[in-house]
Amino acid sequence: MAIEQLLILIKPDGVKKSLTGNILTKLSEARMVIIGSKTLKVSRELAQTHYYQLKDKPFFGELVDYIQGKIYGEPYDRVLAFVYQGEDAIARMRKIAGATNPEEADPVSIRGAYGRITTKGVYENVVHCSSDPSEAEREIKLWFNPEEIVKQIYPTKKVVIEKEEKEDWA
Ligand code: DAT
Ligand code: MG
Repeated sequence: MAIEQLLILIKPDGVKKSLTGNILTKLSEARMVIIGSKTLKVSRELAQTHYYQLKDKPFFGELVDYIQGKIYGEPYDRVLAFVYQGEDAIARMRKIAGATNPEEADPVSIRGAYGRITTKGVYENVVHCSSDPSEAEREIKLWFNPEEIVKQIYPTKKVVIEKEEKEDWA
C-alpha cells in the first residue's frame, strides 16, 4: 500500500456546529499525521476552482456560497484546512468521512453523524475529503503553499518575487 496525502476541510457548517474537535478525533482513529493546517476565509475564486468539476451542476452556485460560509457569516464564514499523510490515506479517510449525501452516509461516519440536507437541497456534509491521488495533489497545491507544509511532498522550485507587498507584524 502506498503512502498518500490528501486535503481535508472542515467546512463552515462544521465550524458553526463547533464540531472541529469531534471531527479531528474521528479522523485520528486512522493514525495519519497532519503535515499542514490553517484557518482561512475562502475567496470566490478559490471556491470555484476547488469545485470546478461541478461547474455545470444546478447546485454549483449554492455549493460555492456554502463553502464560503455565506449563509453563516461572521464568525463562521471560514474553513479549517488540513493535509494528512499516511498509508492508503485517501480510501481510509473517505471511509471515516462517509458518503457524499449525508442521508446515505454510514451513521457512524462524520457526514452520517453530523451532516444534513438543507431545505434548498444543499448537502451540508461537514467535511471535504480528496477523492483520489491526482485530485489530492491538485487540491493540496491549490490550498497550500510549499512552505506551509512541513514535508516536501511534491517537487518545488525557487522563484524570486520582487516588490511583492505582503502583510507583516507592525
Ligand atoms: P465528495 O465531496 O464526496 O467528493 P463530490 O466531489 O461529488 O463529492 O461533490 C462535491 C460536493 O458537492 C459535495 O461534498 C456536496 C456537493 N454535492 C455533490 N452532489 C450534490 C447533489 N446532488 N446535490 C447537492 N449537493 C451536492
Ligand atoms: Mg470530490
